Amino acid sequence: MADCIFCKIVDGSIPSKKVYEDERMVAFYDLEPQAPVHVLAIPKLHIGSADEVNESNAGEIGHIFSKIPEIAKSLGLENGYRIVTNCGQHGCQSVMHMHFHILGGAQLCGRMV
Ligand code: DGP
Repeated sequence: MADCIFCKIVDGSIPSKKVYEDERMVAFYDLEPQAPVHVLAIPKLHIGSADEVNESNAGEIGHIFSKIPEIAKSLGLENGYRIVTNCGQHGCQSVMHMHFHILGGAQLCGRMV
């Protein structure tokens, strides 16, 4: 989608530090880390937010979750991690391309993204 930062990361026109990529998703380091390890996992398909998930695109989200354990392992998050998705204005979503924050590398209890 034109003017979507994360679509531009998908097509490579905005650089990112990728940790995982396949035909359906990309995972890359967050520009403003909120934890010692902070990666974003996104579908290549433009889905605006969790509020736009439906029967026809839910497979993209399932695919991301099927890969998160492998990504977390590659990042050394053997003691656990947090997965967060912000949705819409009240959810403090700032980039309108659905993404999952994968946060770890420290005890995160009491902290929110
Ligand atoms: P949210 O507030 O949940 O929509 O999270 C958006 C995140 O995206 C925020 O933690 C900062 C990150 N971010 C924004 N622009 C860029 C970018 O151009 N590159 C990368 N790597 N991260 C970005």
